Amino acid sequence: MNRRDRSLVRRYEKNPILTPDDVPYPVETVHNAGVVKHDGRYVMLFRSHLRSGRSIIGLAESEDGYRFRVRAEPFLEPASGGPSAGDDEFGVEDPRVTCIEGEYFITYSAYSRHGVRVALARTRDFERIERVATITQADCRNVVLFPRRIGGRYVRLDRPHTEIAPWSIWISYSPDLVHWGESRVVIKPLPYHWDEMKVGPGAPPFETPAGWLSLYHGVFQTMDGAIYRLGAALHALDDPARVLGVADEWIVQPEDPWELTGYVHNVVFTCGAVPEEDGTVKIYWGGADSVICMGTARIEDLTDLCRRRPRPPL
Ligand code: BMA
Repeated sequence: MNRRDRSLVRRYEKNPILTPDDVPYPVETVHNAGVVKHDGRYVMLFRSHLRSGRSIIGLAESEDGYRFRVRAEPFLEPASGGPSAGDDEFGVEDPRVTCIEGEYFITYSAYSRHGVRVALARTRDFERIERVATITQADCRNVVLFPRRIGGRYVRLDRPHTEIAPWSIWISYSPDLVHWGESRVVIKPLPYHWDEMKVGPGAPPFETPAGWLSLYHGVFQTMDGAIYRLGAALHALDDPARVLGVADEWIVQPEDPWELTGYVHNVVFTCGAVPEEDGTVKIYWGGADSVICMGTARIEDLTDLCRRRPRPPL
């Protein structure tokens, strides 16, 4: 059996599903996409680099989750006024979308002269978007929201970074999606392991019978630079701070030519996954920070991997 047949994630044979050539305005890259189902259609928010080196966010739509058409205008660009003006002057990146109580909440990285923070925006229809607030301090990226309140509070996974506590996944709670606290670390990079340099939340967690399934990214440093791969972790439904298992092995790694070379080589990076009623999940990832790819997996295979082959806890 070759490596691909052993993989739990089946790559779509027509990858990449989106390239810069599919975008009707000038961009250098498309990647790192949050995806949700809205009114029976798939809506994708994706990051693009401009030639300035800064990033904006575009929107694409699909009937089937495989073939996407990009809207004529960008969806989100640095703010010219309002609550987060200035916080994203150097660009907006890596959008994640979560439907909570019928409304879509978008978290994205906002870059400014003061570092990287995460901002929150909301929409009901993907036509009008309202910026809510910048909801982390610097240096924090990769905020994913859980799709419902747990114990009456909103919950997120986030990824603060400091020299003494590098690049780990934390959990935080909020009464209103704006003010967050009671933060604690839940998953750390594991030495001598595929994610030994960094871990960070990827797609917003989704509910399964076994727990919240979180698809995250992990980074390994080599003599040739970093390799970004995807991993899976399971959190308890009633208390997501309790990690039930983190799969010991990665589930997707850079393998196809458009993942191995591009704007940044050796990268697969996810911001979105759509669980389906048939027990499968569509996973979307950026390839080499240049194109967008997708694959499907059986949800139970992924939760089993977390439970049966877990790596040691914290
Ligand atoms: C991370 C982020 C991601 C990017 C990845 C690989 O730090 O900037 O947006 O995909 O690096 O370059």
